[in-house]
Amino acid sequence: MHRSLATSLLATIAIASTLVSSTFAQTAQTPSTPPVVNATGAETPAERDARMEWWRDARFGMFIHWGLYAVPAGEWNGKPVPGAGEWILNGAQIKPEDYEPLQKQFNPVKFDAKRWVEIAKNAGMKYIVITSKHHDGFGLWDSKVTDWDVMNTPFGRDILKELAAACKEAGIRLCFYHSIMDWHHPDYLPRRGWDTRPTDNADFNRYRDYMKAQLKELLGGDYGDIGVVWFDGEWESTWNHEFGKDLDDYVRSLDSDIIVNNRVDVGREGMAGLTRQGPDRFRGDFGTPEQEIPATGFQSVDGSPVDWETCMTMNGTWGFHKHDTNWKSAETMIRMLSDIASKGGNFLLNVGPTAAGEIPPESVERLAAMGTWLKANGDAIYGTTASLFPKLPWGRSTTRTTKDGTTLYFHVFDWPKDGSLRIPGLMNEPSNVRILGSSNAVSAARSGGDVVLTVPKTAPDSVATVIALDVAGTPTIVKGAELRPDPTIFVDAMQVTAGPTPDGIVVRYTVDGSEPTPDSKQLTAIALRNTATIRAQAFAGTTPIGPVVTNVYRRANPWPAAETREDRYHPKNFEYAVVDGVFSNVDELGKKIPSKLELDPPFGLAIPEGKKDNFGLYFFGWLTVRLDGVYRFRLGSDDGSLLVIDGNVVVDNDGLHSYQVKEGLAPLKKGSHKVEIWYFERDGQEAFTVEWAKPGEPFQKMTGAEFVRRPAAPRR
Ligand code: FHN
Repeated sequence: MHRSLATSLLATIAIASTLVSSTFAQTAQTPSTPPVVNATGAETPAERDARMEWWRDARFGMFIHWGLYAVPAGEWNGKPVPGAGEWILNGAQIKPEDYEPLQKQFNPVKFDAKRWVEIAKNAGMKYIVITSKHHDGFGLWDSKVTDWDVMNTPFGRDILKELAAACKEAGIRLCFYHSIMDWHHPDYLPRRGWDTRPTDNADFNRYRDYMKAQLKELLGGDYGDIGVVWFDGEWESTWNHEFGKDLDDYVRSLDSDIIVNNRVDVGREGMAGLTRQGPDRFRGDFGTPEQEIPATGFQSVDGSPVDWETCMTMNGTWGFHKHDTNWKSAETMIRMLSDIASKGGNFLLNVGPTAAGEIPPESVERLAAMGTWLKANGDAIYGTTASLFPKLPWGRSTTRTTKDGTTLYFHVFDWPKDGSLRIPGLMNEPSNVRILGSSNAVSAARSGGDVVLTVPKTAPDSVATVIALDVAGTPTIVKGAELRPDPTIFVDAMQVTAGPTPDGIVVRYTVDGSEPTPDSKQLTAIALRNTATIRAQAFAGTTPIGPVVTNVYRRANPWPAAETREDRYHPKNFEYAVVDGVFSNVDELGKKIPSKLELDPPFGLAIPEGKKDNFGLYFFGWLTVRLDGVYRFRLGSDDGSLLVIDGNVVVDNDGLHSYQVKEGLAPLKKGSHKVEIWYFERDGQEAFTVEWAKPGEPFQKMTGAEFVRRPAAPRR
């Protein structure tokens, strides 16, 4: 029944999910986190700002993944290993003794540190983060504590020393990526599943000492003034908060000005990368979103900025993979840089050099184009802070505080066809306005609560034209009307209110779809019992301020509950299946769900201990709710997941992707509802969380204890 149900349901999923999930689903946003207190005691905000200053100003860096894995370049035994550049040992399940011969093949005769640094500098990058040691444990420098390093290759040169010299000469900060996880060192645990080396003599604390000895070689001065230690590989069960604090303390004892990312510790929230709150603050100076850009910037609890850096590949793999030709365009990456800077983040863009020691031409070409854009528009990126505006429909904004006041930069992606660009809610009078890198004229005029710029008919830069606008002092930006809550559904009644507005500003609204006018009703609170379209506009007297906001609040009929008596008689459990296989989506998993399910997963609504790659889970149970209402559900997963209630797709987080969170809404009648959840993991990191929120309540983790096996027979 379950398999046919799953398959038949999944067969229609493309339609249902579009209708339901697009209506009810929304992406969750990682909460912000306070900055770290560093190891030398409570660092004052001023001391932290001083230590972080060069990094914040830099905004743009080069990530380099390079090592023995460039030799196989994504192939093993003549066969491509999908997605596995630097993960080839894992992807092809290579035993360490079969991987070690690569050391005698590593001879990057074309390696030229000055050329690499020149490419980074010409791209407008201000720092370089290179893999001193990736997960394979191989060192790119002359390490005195191991022979598993570059000095024991035919190349026999200290690559990091040569890069350090080139960076110093060019004024580029050198930084090291250093993996905590080490697939080669005999004291590191856990072993890879196919690694048959004995573990009884493995001593993890001895491994920690080894790691510290190598970090002392790297940070002790022989390689210059290192800017950042970019830890990685912190997610395995053998690493923990105590080790993270100890390692963070140690690194800062070597260099009190060093910047350390949040992967030194265990507070990172998956690939979204920000540091979660904890009873004991997790270490790390900045969050590390990977292969994704947060939807917004972040404020910490005390209002200070939260530092973060998105790291991203130009194609699909970090280490060189000869079959990966899925290159992003320079236009895409320029706009990513603009987007990230507008949210107060840094962009760490990766190159994967070849076994010969060259950065791929596709990377060089794109970086040159980014450098050309930055030569004209760098003022809008370097040393700026996040946008002061709500989401701008035509592009992004960054901010610079100057001695005379503030410069606002408007990065225009979608150039106005009518030559008129609206800056919403800017109440200051511009003192100067200009287009960066262009002599084209631009002028500013007031239009109610907005400033309207008259610009040339065609964009001087089709990728992103930047307009700089100076105002005296601190800008006053009225964010216009805000309706609370966001558009949503309700089953019986709900209330809509206006967000806070400055003195002298009122919000007026209509419910008939017309534009609000100064004569429209003032919005205090609206009680809704039916679907309504609310249009709201802020006014200063009769002057409209900011854009009109239009929200639809939809009355939904609650999905009927199963015919059942009260759940207090139900056995508290549910059914599941664990299947092995290589899946790309839930539909493929659905086809492998056995018709006979297991009862009561001992591991609850979670990944069973020890399951790593190429498996799928299926859970089926009845959720009893005590009230009619709109229930919110969240799925966080790497890779895909899906949550279905009474045959309706509520959360669609399907597909191959890094950790991401998706939300959805379900209007439910009091009683028991059929819940099905699918999850699959391909390779790399695995993560799976299910949360729900009852009407008007915050989200809480679902453990499975909320389910019952099936509705009891109806009352006789
Ligand atoms: O496993 C690594 C991966 O190889 C790469 O180094 C990325 C870059 O941040 N980090 C890990 C995956 O999250």
